Amino acid sequence: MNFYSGFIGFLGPPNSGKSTLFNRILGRKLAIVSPRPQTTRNRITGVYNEEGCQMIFVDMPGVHRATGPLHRSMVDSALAACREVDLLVLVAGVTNLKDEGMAAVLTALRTARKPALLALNKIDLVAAPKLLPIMDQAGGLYPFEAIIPVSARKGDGISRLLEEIRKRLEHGPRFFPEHVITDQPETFLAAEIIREKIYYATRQELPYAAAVTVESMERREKDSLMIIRALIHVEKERQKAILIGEKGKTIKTIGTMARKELEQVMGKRIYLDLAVRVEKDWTRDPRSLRKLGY
Ligand SMILES: Nc1nc2c(ncn2[C@@H]2O[C@H](COP(=O)(O)OP(=O)(O)OP(=O)(O)O)[C@@H](O)[C@H]2O)c(=O)[nH]1
Ligand SMILES: [Mg+2]
Repeated sequence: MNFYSGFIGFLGPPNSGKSTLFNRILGRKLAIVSPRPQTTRNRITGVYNEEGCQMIFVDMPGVHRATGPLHRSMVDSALAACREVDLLVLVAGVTNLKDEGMAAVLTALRTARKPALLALNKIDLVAAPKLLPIMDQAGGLYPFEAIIPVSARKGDGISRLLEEIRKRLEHGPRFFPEHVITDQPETFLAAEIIREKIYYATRQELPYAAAVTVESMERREKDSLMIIRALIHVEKERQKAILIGEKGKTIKTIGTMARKELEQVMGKRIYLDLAVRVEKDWTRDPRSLRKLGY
């Protein structure tokens, strides 16, 4: 058997660039990204094929000290992923190594007892001479097998990171057929893209109070238009009003941004029907959480 494969998990604090790195490696957007922490809420699988090997990347929610059931579910899903993968890549931003939040991440890493690499991300934010002392400091945090400076945004260091991962793959099967890039259904990606736009179109706590479900996705025969009906769930009436906005302006912005991206990703013309619904205090109710996919 001359095939190599493995599961590689991206662990890190919120906002360190895990999803950006994940998308960069896979060469397409499978995970949503935003400038605000706690964007990713589920683990997301992305399959990367090369001659003779298959790397299955797992993007995870950021590990942090969770407050409340939604955040606990996010952190639990990251910790569960840590147990299932073969190799962990700690993704940390160059400017975040001393953050308080790193403690929870390092605890998760120690608990997992897996071989680990450090992808020191966002190196575009520091001048080159400053990088070496930061790498030294990072080396003291944990016995990483290798420390690889990268910029997920610019694409620097990615081939070196892949090289370090490739070296550590073991003999194994091709877990996914070559044409499969993810095991997430298309409806999940669509819901996530809509959710991402909420991070950009609204302020403060609103993105954290919103969940998106795709209710239906159908191709209309006569003009092959893809009709997607989705619901945005918020916790309170007040949030519903903010999300809709004056004369529906905010929801319209979200809908337009999401539709454009969905058309690009799916390569089809799309009609996106968005509605907002109040699912009272869903971030705190275990039943609602389950219903909304968390
Ligand atoms: N300057 C710079 N910014 C980056 C880089 N990689 C990611 N970012 C930015 O960092 C922010 C967070 O990126 P994400 O990929 O969403 O981070 P994440 O770790 O997945 O965050 P969570 O899902 O919340 O845990 C976004 O604004 C990205 O554009 C990088 O290499 N350089
Ligand atoms: Mg993310």
